Amino acid sequence: MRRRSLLAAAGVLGVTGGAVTVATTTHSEPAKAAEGVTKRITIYAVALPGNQFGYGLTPDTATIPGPILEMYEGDTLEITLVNTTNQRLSIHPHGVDYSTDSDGAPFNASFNAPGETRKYVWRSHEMTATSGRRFLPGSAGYWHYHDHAMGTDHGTAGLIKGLYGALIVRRRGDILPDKQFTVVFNDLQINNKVAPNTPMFEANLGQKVEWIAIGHGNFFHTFHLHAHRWADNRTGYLEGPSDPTHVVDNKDLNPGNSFGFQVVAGEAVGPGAWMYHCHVQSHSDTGMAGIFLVRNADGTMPPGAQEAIDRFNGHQHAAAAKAAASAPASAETHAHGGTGS
Ligand SMILES: [Cu+2]
Repeated sequence: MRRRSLLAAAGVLGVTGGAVTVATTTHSEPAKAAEGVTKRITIYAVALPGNQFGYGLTPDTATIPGPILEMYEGDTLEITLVNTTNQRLSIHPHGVDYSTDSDGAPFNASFNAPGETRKYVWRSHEMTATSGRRFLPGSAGYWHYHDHAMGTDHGTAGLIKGLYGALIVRRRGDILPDKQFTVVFNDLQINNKVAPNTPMFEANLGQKVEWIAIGHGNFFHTFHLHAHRWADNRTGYLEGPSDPTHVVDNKDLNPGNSFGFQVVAGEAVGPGAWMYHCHVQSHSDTGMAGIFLVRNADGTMPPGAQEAIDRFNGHQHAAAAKAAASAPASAETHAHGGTGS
């Protein structure tokens, strides 16, 4: 089995230019780069209520975070960015290959003026074997994209107002998930929301769930997921019984960072309302928390889950509680609105 996966790994190694052939004793032919495809998509940057902005695949479906963009190593993504707003903005990727005119940075004159449409090209490449049994990394990873031009030359206003999203570059043969969740720790918010208005992510017991975690803003965070753990590598899966990768359930998530992993929903723990949150205590207390609802395999609610969700929706976070204590008359306005009350 492990021999097989070695072969499979050798099969995806790309060879470019003057690179040497892949040196494996089990494979006599040089590995060939898989055929990459060019995907063309249009993304709309849109003003949203509350002085927020979002990216969407149509003008009416912009969200915070924006859509999850995916490609396989070797693919090219041609993005036509339509700026429907009256602000300067752009789209800037992490992890992939691009020329200066697709940089999304104003100092390279790579941005959309208000109302302008502009094309950005993101390329990717496979791992390459080089001499001395060394390998140059491919593009595969859990990356992200964001504005780099609104407000300042760093896109500081665009980032704080919601112009960000996940970018996944897969290696051929990667396990595909049943569900995908993007979690962005942005200043003291999650996906520009605070508890209990943070997203409730749902899956059924046994589904393969892919998390993409991204950090933005001005604070350092730690991402924690209750009752689930993952290998701290590219995929979250161990590659064999002797794989020494550290297994974690908590990981630093700082500005500009991203990571991703898959878990099997409820594996070894069963269904229930599990929490995800920043593990910096003052951050979780002020609303950097949400729910990962693992339903029964048939989609029904497990015992106790609705009560847990109600408690989460009704509970006051520390800052709100403090404000309520000092101004009892307005306590109700400080409590997070519960759904059941
Ligand atoms: Cu935090």
